Amino acid sequence: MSKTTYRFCAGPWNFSEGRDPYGPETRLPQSFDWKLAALKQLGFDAMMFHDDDAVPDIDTKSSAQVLKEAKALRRKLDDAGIVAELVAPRLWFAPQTVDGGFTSNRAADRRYALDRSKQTLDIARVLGTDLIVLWLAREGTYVRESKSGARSTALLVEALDALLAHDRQARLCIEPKPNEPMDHAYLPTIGHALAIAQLTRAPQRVGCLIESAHSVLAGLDPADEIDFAMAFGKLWSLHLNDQNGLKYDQDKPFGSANLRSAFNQVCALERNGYGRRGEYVAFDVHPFRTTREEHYLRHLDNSRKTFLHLVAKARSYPKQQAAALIADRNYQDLDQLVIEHLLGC
Ligand code: GLO
Ligand code: MG
Repeated sequence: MSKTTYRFCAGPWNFSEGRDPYGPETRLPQSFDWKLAALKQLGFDAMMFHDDDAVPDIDTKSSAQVLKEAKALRRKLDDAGIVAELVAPRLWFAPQTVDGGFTSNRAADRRYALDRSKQTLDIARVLGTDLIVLWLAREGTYVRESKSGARSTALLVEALDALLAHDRQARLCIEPKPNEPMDHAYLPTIGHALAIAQLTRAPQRVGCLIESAHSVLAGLDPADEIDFAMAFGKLWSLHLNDQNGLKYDQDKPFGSANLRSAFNQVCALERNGYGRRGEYVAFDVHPFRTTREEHYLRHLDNSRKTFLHLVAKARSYPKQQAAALIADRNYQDLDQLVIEHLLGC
């Protein structure tokens, strides 16, 4: 089988300014046009969007105005030769989503979340993609007794069904994350995402997006999550990055905390043929807070470099030697074989 040529993607939010809960920005913001040109210069192929990355101040605009601006963005992307990979409704900033979007306890707020997500489908269509990402940021609880898990599951299915009915071509990718900003989220893992897909009116149009850090935060191995999702043919997008254990959400460069885990993720992508049906490798990474403006692009370029080095490592892995060690149940030396292969010994 011929080797996959990977295509790369990042979002405008991946050029973040360094703000954290304990301090303000450490870098000046860059304009959208600057970010687009930067991705092009890096040799990336696609950009991923929140609805309000595509159309700023979206809640203050009429739907006609939103679609007009989406069309202008499409022209800009076409001119730059950059594709829109996906669009995600950013449901977690608005005052209406303080208590969640689709699972909010207030009907009017649930309606806001749904209407805004339907509009995201319309924007995606204009931008030329059928892929919507649902990172269900606030669909969970701070206080467990404040919502019923049974009712929340039913509300999530209802919302997914309404979106599937709004656009009968669109595919919905659930991006699970177990915590942050919530204490507990309702769809914390890929297993949950794929299971809830089965309760919807069109399970074949509900898949998932795996983010390495989110699997780590769930105490899972991202490579296993990749293998599992791809066994269902449901890994439609990917946020590679890294996370040093159970801490705040770090969005480190790919491979930065655990190179061996990054290697295993790449091996899982390779053995399942990720990218062969047009899927992109996106990096949901952020510059370190200490990063200076002149190094704004390094985290993206470095993540891609590491990814490509690991693809080479996956392809040159001594498979026969490994198979012999496995047959001999000599996992001790198999472990060392992997370490030495990664070290280049
Ligand atoms: C945060 C998420 C976030 C999403 C993005 C797309 O933890 O990873 O970056 O991927 O908002 O919906
Ligand atoms: Mg992400």
